[in-house]
Amino acid sequence: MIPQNPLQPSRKEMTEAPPALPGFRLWPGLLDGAEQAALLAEVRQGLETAPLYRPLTPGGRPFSVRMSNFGALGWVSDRQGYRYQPTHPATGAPWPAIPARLLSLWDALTGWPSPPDACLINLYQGEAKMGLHQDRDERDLTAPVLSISLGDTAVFRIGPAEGGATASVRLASGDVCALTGPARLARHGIDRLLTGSSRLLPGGGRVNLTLRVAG
Ligand code: MD3
Ligand code: FE
Repeated sequence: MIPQNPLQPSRKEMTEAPPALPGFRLWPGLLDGAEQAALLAEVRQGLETAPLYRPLTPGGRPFSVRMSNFGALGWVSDRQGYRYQPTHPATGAPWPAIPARLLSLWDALTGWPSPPDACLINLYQGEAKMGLHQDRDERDLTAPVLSISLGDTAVFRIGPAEGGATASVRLASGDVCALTGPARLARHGIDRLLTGSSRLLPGGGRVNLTLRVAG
């Protein structure tokens, strides 16, 4: 019998306590190890063209998360604010195309009639986290968001758009979640990583990919 590590809840705990939030859908372990590795390889390849960088908040503070994007549009933040733009803020080059396996996943899971035109790549290492926020920089806020987690498990927090109680959900490597309908404007963030919970990324850490219809 292997003792349960309190920092790493069982898959049972992860799936039996979904937040009471209509429109939030979680597919735990949807991507197997081989699919995770293949996707991570495509992310690494994209990062050769569009290197990770550390955005600034509109207030001028650096994010603890490093970012890049795939797609016709990429989400960026700087002193001018949050927005989508067609080019990398440091290199000025267009973002690499969204990998086909991500477009297939979008079709299979969301059924949304148009493809995503933006895929934000977030890299969390060490103490990186993301404060509670809403995603509302996209033109059509009725289109879903699809999120894929790779690497160390994250403690994800989500609550209703109007504020109030939040629920804590573990997002592990290979988990996929969709935010549709009333959950699309949910308040959400990443409290912390469970360091050492995955060996997918050699030095540890977590990559999150979020597919969106931005433009
Ligand atoms: C709920 N990313 O990039 S993914 C973000 O793990 C972001 O990097 C987190 O929040 C991350 O904006 C959370 C899960 C997620 C993504 C988008 C959402 C949850 C969401 C959009 C609306 C509501
Ligand atoms: Fe978000």
